[in-house]
Amino acid sequence: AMFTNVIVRRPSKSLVDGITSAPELGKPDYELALKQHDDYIAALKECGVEVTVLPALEEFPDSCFVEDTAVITRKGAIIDNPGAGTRNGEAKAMEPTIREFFDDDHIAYITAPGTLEGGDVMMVGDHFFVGRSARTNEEGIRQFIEILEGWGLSGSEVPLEFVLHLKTGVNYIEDNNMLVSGEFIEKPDFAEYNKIVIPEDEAYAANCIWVNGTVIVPEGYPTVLEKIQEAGYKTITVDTSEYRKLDGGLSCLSLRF
Ligand code: CIR
Repeated sequence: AMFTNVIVRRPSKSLVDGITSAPELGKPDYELALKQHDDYIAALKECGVEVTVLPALEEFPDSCFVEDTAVITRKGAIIDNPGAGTRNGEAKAMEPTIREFFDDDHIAYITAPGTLEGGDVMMVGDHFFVGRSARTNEEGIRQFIEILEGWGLSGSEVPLEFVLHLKTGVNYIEDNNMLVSGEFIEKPDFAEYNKIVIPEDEAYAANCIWVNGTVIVPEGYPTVLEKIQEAGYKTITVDTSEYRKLDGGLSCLSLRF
């Protein structure tokens, strides 16, 4: 499958108040975050997609991490119900944009008490792996799989213990290749894929995105970059240091479809 569209949202100044598990990394520098966001958009355009750039939302510090607000499949879009309290309203804010691409019959919702964030969803063809995390609960996964099955797609749950979202630690880069780190290296769910193992000291770079044959890799992770190039991919690197301070990676910053 090729992607034609990408949705991103500019970071807000309130970004400095975003959720983080790593306060020791310091607060993001807003100006640098903006520059990195420009570079991210440029990298996506280089991959041949149309980029819709939404304006910053000051009331939601984490709102640039649009991936968590919706899951877009080739059959329709699912509006999430984010499990993080301060982020929950971001899904509603995304809905009008989703409606520009999909009609009523092709939009579904995750509703309370179900919660689900897109960072927990990994698309592998017509199958979707869903991480059961602090943000995505059993009921959210049940609803999600029911919606997928109604569209002729499938899903399965992957429990996770140590990372924020499923895609913090595992990402599919097409052609049967999967980037795996930490707790995901040995998971039976991924046994059938060609695993590219991410070393612990470069764990952050498990979160790369495949966009139409090119893999976008975070800057500063040379082992991962080399392994991906050795697997035959063209690569583009983008510095995401300011987003990393908030546990955000390359996939978090866009919806790709
Ligand atoms: C959060 O904790 O929700 C944000 N600071 C980071 C979200 C990262 N999103 C993603 O992995 N899809």
